[in-house]
Amino acid sequence: MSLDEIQISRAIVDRYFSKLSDCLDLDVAVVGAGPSGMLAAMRLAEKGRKVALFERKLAPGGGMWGGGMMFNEIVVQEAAAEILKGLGVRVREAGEGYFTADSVECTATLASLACRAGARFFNLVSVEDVLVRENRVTGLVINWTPVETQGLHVDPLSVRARCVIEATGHPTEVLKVLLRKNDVRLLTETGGIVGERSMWADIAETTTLANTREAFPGVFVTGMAANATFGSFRMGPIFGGMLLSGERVAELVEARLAA
Ligand code: 48F
Repeated sequence: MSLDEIQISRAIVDRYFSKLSDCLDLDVAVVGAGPSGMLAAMRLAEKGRKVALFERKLAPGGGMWGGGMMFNEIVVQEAAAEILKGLGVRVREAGEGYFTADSVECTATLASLACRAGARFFNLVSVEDVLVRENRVTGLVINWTPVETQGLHVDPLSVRARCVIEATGHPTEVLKVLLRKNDVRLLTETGGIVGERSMWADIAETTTLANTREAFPGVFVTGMAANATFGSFRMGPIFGGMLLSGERVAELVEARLAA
């Protein structure tokens, strides 16, 4: 068989646009393909929900690839070590309840399993705004990342979603744009994003789970965005809270969709 460049191009164009068209109306839109977003997407896809992840960067994975200060190992506690083992990631004991895993193996495994569970990834796509109807977020406004980074004057497209998961990590971009463009209050004590505090791994890891919840009707926060939204500490390169938060947000969203 001789290869035809046009047939190669047509296969890509046809497949991509049928995937995008199918994802214009979603059960769950996840913003940010870091560890918490990918785990949440995987669990919801496993439940049969129609899930898409929108990730600004070329590579999904967020802050997990680089471990701590580019040393590509991550640390997790026992409960999260069990999650990783359940995903087939090799985990090694590092003494007294600490475990390590290769950050590239973790990140690549999460991305692979989320895809294989049926979650659709749209990398190089940035969420620049939200759809708000009657004090509820009902979808996202998306554009190509190069349009954003080049400052091109190109209008975006929109995606409808029954639930949005805010998994953008430290910057909490979905909630920031929601607050900037609408006269609304979040379900936080200040009504705004309370803001991330300095590093305190012990407290941060516990509060990540408690802060994983609905922050505005239709928007559930997970991962570091949960702590930034509700005003807790950062935790650095210990990733147990991110994984547990991804599991928790998937449970909360599944319960909402099933209600
Ligand atoms: O930051 P990130 O990895 O989020 P996370 O799941 O995990 C945090 C940890 O990596 C680490 C930590 C815990 O140990 O403190 O930082 O909370 O991934 C967030 C992803 O969201 C993407 C961004 O490129 C990254 O991959 N992102 C951020 N804003 C947008 C976005 C946006 N507006 N549109 C699309 N993607």
